[in-house]
Amino acid sequence: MASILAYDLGAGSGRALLGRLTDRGIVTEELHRFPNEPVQVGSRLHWDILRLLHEMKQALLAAKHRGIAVQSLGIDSWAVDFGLLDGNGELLGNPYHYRDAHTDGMMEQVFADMPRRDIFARTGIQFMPFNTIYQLAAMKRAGSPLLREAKRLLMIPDLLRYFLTGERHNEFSNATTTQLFNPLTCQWDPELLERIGVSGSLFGPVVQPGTAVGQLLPSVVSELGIASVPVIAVAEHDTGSAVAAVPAAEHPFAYLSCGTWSLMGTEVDRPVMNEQALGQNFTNEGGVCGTFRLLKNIMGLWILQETKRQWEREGQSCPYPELIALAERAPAFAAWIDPDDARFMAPGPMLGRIADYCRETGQRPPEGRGEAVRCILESLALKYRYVLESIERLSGNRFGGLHMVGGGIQNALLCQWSADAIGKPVWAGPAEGSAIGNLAVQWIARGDFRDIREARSVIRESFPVTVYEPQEREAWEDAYGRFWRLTGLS
Ligand code: ADP
Ligand code: LRH
Repeated sequence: MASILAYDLGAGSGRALLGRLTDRGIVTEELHRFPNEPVQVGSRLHWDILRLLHEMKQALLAAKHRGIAVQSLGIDSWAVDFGLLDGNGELLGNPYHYRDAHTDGMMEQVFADMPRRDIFARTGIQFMPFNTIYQLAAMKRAGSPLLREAKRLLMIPDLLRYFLTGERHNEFSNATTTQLFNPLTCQWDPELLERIGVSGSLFGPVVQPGTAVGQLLPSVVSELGIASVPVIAVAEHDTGSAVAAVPAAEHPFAYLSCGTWSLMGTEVDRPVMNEQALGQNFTNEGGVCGTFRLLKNIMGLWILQETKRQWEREGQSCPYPELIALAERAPAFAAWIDPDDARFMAPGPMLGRIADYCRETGQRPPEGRGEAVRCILESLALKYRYVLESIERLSGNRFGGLHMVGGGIQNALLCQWSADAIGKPVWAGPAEGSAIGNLAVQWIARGDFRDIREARSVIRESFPVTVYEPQEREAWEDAYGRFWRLTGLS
């Protein structure tokens, strides 16, 4: 039975999942899991890219030690970040983390050269301060010698794939997240590149998810003592892979990819680049098989991750199940934040920021761990309702429920509160959405699945889905009205 390998690198952790197609459907096995810890150097925040490569090699070694011959592999990761190669093909510096402060104020500077409206008309991409376009503009403004020397830009999965295969390709789903790629012409946008003063020669031809893009390099093969493995470009943006794995039988459907970020949206056949989408800052990210994700980023469980880290730094142990149990016992609807307030974006102690937000909005700040976690989770659930309603208006669809995938679905309380807040069922699963979507695209490329419909139907039969029915409707309806006024949402 052929085993294939998916590398899924999230902003918090990475994993390598082995997948097999059997008569019982898809069977997966986690070969290796590792933390993805950014490193602060002076005032700069970097990814430890070579450590990630090292961990990826450990997965290939684990397969070898188990006597498993891997038939193909694919890589997906978080979006927008990149590495620069010099003329000899060597990596120039460590890639910056998208939460590095160098992009502060850069959106406004770029808008002076090209208005928001024009950028959106060329890309269909939402305005996030960390998009690749603003990172490059920040490097340009700083006179970065790296940018001056650079001959090629590769997004994180493109770069890791290059380290393994020596081949340089930019993959479509991730290319769209740069806000430099025009989905209508299917080309890098020369005008945008010119306006930010970056050479178009940094960018290569774009390959679609499902393209065979080489083999492991002889040097990798001999270092690890394994046979060569074909490499497939999957939907290399992790959200693209996650949405590929949504086990929806219906179409259209609404999804929430729930991890470090909460990415909520619906799948569309062509980008929605109208006034409403621009006004509400929606995005159209490239997906599998010619689809796009009409979607909005919500700050997500990042706020909880950072809060947990803060307590751990102070010497308190706080596993997720314990935090969730404390939140469940804390008083309901006591204090809320708008998770998307810009103050929650940068790494750092969140509790002070939550307290500031509460004071500024006339609320008593949460006290103790249970109240703080309750505040974060309720606020996320209420924000999901707001975004889901916006997506319904924008797409003209009414959704019967919400599909949730990603590590966040291990938080049953969040799933239940999400159902309560939206007043519709939540269908939760699979938790390893991105890795499974990554495998699915490899199976399509290998001819094992006809298309994404067949892939989703096999995923549906292979992984359990937990259903959360909405409860306490009146209380949540009332809470939503108050949340809406408090956060000033329009
Ligand atoms: P990403 O790939 O974006 O880094 P994941 O999909 O791995 O994120 O999801 C990570 C999130 O899952 C964490 O922020 C945490 O809130 C949640 N999570 C992880 N483990 C558990 C658990 N045991 N119980 C509840 N929630 C969990
Ligand atoms: C989720 C994600 C998201 C991007 C962000 C940078 O991991 O890829 O889709 O907006 O990271």
